[in-house]
Amino acid sequence: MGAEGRGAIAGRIPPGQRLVKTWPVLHFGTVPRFDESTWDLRVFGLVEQPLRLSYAELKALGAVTVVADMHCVTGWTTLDNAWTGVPFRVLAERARPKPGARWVIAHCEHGYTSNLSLEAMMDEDVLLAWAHGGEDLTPEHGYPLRLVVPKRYGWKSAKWLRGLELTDRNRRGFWEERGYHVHADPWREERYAYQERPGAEDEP
Ligand SMILES: Nc1nc2c(c(=O)[nH]1)N[C@H]1C(S)=C(S)[C@@H](COP(=O)(O)O)O[C@H]1N2
Ligand SMILES: [Mo]
Repeated sequence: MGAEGRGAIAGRIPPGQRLVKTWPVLHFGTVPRFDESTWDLRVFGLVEQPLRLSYAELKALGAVTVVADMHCVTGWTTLDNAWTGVPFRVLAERARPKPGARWVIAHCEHGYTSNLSLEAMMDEDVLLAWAHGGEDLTPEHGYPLRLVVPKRYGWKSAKWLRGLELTDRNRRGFWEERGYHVHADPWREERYAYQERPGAEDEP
C-alpha cells in the first residue's frame, strides 16, 4: 500500500483503536430466537403517536443504505460497513416526539438497553438495520433488527432491537450502568464513565 492509502486509512482509526479484517461478534448473553408472528417494534414514551410495527410494516417504511465504520470499545475497528435499514428519523417523523422528549432508550431482547440523546439519534446515519453488505444480518450480528449508530462506540448499536422509548430524563443503559461513558464518542475516546464531566448525563 502506498503512503497515500495508509494515510487515508490511518485518518479513520480513532485513538487507541486497531483495524481488523474480520467482523467480530460481541455481546452479553445469548442470541435470541426470532419469531416474526409475535415480533413487533414499539416506539413509545413522549411521542404524540405511539407506534407498534410488524417486521413487514417496518421494512415497508423505505430502506436506505449507509456506509460507515464501526468502533468497539474493546479496541477493534472495521471500515466501510454497508448497513441497510430505516433511518431513526423516519420513525421519529411518524411518532412525533413531544416537546419534552430529549433522550432515547433502546430496548432489546433479554432486557439489554442503551441510551442516547434524541439529537444524536436524529443524525442521518442512524439506522434501524436488518442487512449488512447487501445480505440479511446473521442472528449473531443482530437479526432481525439492530440499531446502528456509527458515530458512537459499538455498544450503542444495540442488537435485537424491540423498542425505542423517548424520555425527558436520561437513563443509563446496560453498559453505561457498568462503567461505560454516556456519550461514547470514539474520536474523543469517551470510553469510561469516570471520564464523564459532572452533568454529562444531562448533555446531548
Ligand atoms: N443486545 C445487545 N446489543 C449489543 C451488545 C450487547 O451486549 N447486547 N453489545 C454491543 C457491543 S459492545 C458491540 S461492539 C456491538 C458489536 O456488534 P457485532 O457483534 O455485530 O460486531 O454490538 C453491541 N450491541
Ligand atoms: Mo463493543
